[in-house]
Formats: sequence, structure tokens, C-alpha cells
Amino acid sequence: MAKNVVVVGAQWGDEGKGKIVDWLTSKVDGVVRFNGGNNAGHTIVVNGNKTVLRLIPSGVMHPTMQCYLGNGVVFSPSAFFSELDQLKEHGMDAESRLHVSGNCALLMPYHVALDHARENNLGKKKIGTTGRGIGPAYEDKVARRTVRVADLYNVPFFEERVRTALEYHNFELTHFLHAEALDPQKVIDEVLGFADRLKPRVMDVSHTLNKLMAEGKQFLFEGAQGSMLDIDHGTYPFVTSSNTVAGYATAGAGVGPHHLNYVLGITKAYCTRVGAGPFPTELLDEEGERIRQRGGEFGAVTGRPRRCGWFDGAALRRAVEINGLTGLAVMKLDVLDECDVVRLGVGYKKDGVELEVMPYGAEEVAGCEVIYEDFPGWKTSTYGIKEWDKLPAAARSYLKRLSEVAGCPIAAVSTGPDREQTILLS
Ligand code: 2SA
Ligand code: MG
Repeated sequence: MAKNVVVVGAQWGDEGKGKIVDWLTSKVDGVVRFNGGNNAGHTIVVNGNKTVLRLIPSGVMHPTMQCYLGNGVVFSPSAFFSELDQLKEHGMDAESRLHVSGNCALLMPYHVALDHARENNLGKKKIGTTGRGIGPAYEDKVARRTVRVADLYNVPFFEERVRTALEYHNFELTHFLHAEALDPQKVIDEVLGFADRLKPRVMDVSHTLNKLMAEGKQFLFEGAQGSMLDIDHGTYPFVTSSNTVAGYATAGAGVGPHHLNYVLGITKAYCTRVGAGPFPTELLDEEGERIRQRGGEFGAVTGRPRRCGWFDGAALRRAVEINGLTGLAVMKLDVLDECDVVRLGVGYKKDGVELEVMPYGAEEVAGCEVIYEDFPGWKTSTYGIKEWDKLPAAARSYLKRLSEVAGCPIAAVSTGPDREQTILLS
């Protein structure tokens, strides 16, 4: 395995990154999150109990793994400790293995209030956010009005910054969004209430990673959401508010690009999306419903049913380019086992012109028609298959063409939720 690996979603999130991260984690010394916040969602089973990780890296499941939250993450102390406490309830005490950059922007209670109020006001035009306050938290960071984790330990400074920020946000909440104002003192007390417990977890993550890398330690950078939700490259404005592409691992963790040796893109053998926005290969019929049921396609954080459709080659090709993907992991092949015909989107047509990659922006994507190639279904179970040669010939042709269309070799195929239910190709 290459030294340091970045794992990113190559679609709209929920590609199954958690399983791959869990599997790769056994080969590294630490796992690093570099973007997003508690809008990620990964369902895991701890001692027979289901729990959802949102902010804490999935690598935490390995009992000795060190986990880092880089500066690119928006950090909610309440979400962080409620996840840790849940893990503890299930018999896993992971607190001492988690390290949080002092430079993370804090995700504050008013960010959550703003997220909800804005979505309510958008009505039919809403983005379909996770309601966790992610957009407003990044907005404050870029506007240079945020408070960072390190600011919790300079109380007068923290208080003054929060009061100023809330003056601004309360005006928006009450005047534009018809929502309730928040009490600054309550917000200050609530968030400062986490400061003591958090203190031993705070470190200079960038410097620590650089020092450990110099000693030969290896890391896995765990991306959240997916490439088509990237703030710059996704289906804007139906995107999340951070960069989700592999390149952001460097800015969001504070390591140089030369440290990233392999970029693994995770894709499903089909496609899903949660929230609003264009989805050219979406299936609105029973076939889509069958995929949803067979694939268990419901949001891990919000429980929302995910929209389902065929694999989208134009979107994947874009993902290969913007991430510089070295290899693909194709997940959930077995979900397609019962399809009579499996359709593969190989490109788009817009105003009679063929497009190789998904165009930028939701408006541009909306007018695209998908060019499909149809493959006969294999109509036999691929569940749990561990060798390429044991796959039905029809499934192999489908995957070969998928890789060709994407312009990226397949490194792994997943045929079930367990670690062992994986075909390794490189
Ligand atoms: P936000 O909350 O501001 O990041 O939402 C903006 C858009 O980004 C999408 N988004 C996601 N899409 C898929 N999965 C995500 N994580 C959870 C999961 C989602 C869940 O893993 O299941 O449980 O519902 C995620 N996070 C953000 C979101 O749908 C908006 O389209
Ligand atoms: Mg998810």
C-alpha cells in the first residue's frame, strides 16, 4: 500500500467510504478528517449495538487507532461529546485517541438555528441540508467572524467574538428569517461548558502529523460527503459548504501535497443522492424503489430516503479529474443482482452536443440528457464474492466498461457489508 492514502466519495456522498476506511485503517498509524463536520454519517456496529458516527472518523473502530480532526473541519463540541458518550455506552472508550486542531472553526448553536431558519424560508427552493449548521459555520469562518477551538481558552476574547457574531446573526434571524433570536450569554455558557473536557484533546494537528510523517508514520485521510457536493466543483448551489475533493486534505489538515500518495475514490455500482439538486440518472419508478430497498438507501444522520438511479459516467469522469483519482472502489455491486437490465450512463447530451464530463452548476446539469449503454442483468447472487473470476461474466463486463467510462482503474469491488466481502484488484 502507498504511504498515505486519501479516501474520497466520488459521487454525492454515502458511497460506502466507511467500510473502505475501516478496512484500510488496519494498515495505517492514524486517521484524519479534513472537511465537513457532523453532517457526515456512517452507521457502525459496536459490540452488537448500532451507532452513527458523524464527526468522529470511522477509523475509531480500530481499538488503538489515533484519530485527528484537522483545521478544515467545522467542530461542534456537543456533537463530538455526544458521539463519544454513545460509544462509551456501548463499551468503547475512544476519548483519549481523538485529537482536535485548535484551529478548527467552532460550529455554534446559532449556526444550527440559521441553517433551519434559512431552509424554512427557502420553501420549495431549499437545499435539503442536514440541518447541522454546516453552511453557516463555514460562512462565518470565511467572513473572519468565527470563533475557533483555541479561542475557548481565552474567555474574554471568546465572549467578545460570540457577542459580536450574534449581534449580526440575531439581526438576520429576526429581521429576515422570522425566527427567534438567541441569548448570547446562554450560547457562551453552553459552549464554554465543554472547554475543560475538550482541553486535553486539543493539539496542533498539522505540526503533529508533519512530525509523525517525518518518523515514517502513515495516515489515512478520510473525506466526508462526495465530490459532486464540493463547494467549487459540485452541482452548485446544491452542494455542501466545504471542499470535498482530495486536494483539500492538504489545506484541511495542514500537510503538503507531496504527502498524499494514493487517492482512492469510492463509488457505488449505481448512484444515490440525498437532498435537492440535479440527478440526471435518477430513477423515479419501481426500479429506483427496488434499489432503495435492496441497498438500504436511507440517510445515516437524518434517515431521509435517498434518491436512487443508475451509475453516472459523466459525473464520475469529473470526479476522477478533480480528485486525481488513482483507483476506484466500486461498492454494493450485489444490490444490482436482481435487475433485468443494468444501465450505465456513459455521457451527457445537451442541445445536441455530447459532453464528456458533468458540466458545472445545477442549472447547466438540469438540461442534460443521459446517454446510456444497457447491460443484461446477471440475475444471480454476487453477495460475498471475494474473487474477480468468480463474478458472473455479465457483471465483469459491466464493471470493465464502468472503469473505461470513468477513466480510472478499479482497485476493489465490494459485494457485501463485511470487510471480507471485497474483491481486491490492486
Ligand atoms: P449540508 O448539511 O449543508 O452539508 O447539506 C448540503 C448538501 O450536502 C448534502 N450532504 C450529504 N449528502 C449525503 N450524505 C451526507 N451525510 C449523511 C449520510 C446524510 C444524512 O451520510 O447519510 O444522514 O441525511 C451528507 N451531508 C451533506 C445534503 O444532503 C445537501 O444536499
Ligand atoms: Mg453517509
